Amino acid sequence: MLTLQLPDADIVFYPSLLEGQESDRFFTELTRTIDWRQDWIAIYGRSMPQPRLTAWHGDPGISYTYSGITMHTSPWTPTILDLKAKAEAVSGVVFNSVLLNLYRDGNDSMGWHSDDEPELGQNPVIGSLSLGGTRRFMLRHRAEKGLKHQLELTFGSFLLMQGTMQHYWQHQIPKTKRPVPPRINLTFRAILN
Ligand SMILES: O=C(O)CCC(=O)C(=O)O
Ligand SMILES: [Mn+2]
Repeated sequence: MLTLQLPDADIVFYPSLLEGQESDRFFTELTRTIDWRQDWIAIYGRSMPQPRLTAWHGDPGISYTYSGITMHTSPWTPTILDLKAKAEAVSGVVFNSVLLNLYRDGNDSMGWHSDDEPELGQNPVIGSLSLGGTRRFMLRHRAEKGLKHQLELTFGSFLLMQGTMQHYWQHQIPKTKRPVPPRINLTFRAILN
């Protein structure tokens, strides 16, 4: 376990929550069993397809609104529940929903943002589990423009962000020209609605 020494950030990295073979098995199961979709989102007033595929699972009746779309939960699946149990065991947090992201190749990405939607509460807790190829996770401080950090999120790793972090920092997964295998990310969340 590695606690990142960044100001205004409560962020901990667990390099191997899963073993190699286990990660491969979970990756294959999720690519096959999840109903991946590509939503259209509003960015700066323009409508465009999200540059990745997503799915939203969790307890019944939970919804999540971001970038102009509202997602309603699909039921938990056995594979996701397995992963949720591992995320909860290591973090001591109870999650009630998860946003899954599938980055098909280096062209897929997620732009700069904070996970600060009102339904995540005052101090959001986000548990992010990685499968497939490595993702470069970039962080920048909202006020101190020179403050930056980046982390390679390798398969089987788990990243926990909590406290006031989402007030002070933004994160992104940039596009890359390097050839990268498909990558899956599960961001477990505790939604208050
Ligand atoms: O793929 C990642 O690690 C980033 C995912 C993310 O930031 C999100 O789902 O809010
Ligand atoms: Mn995020």
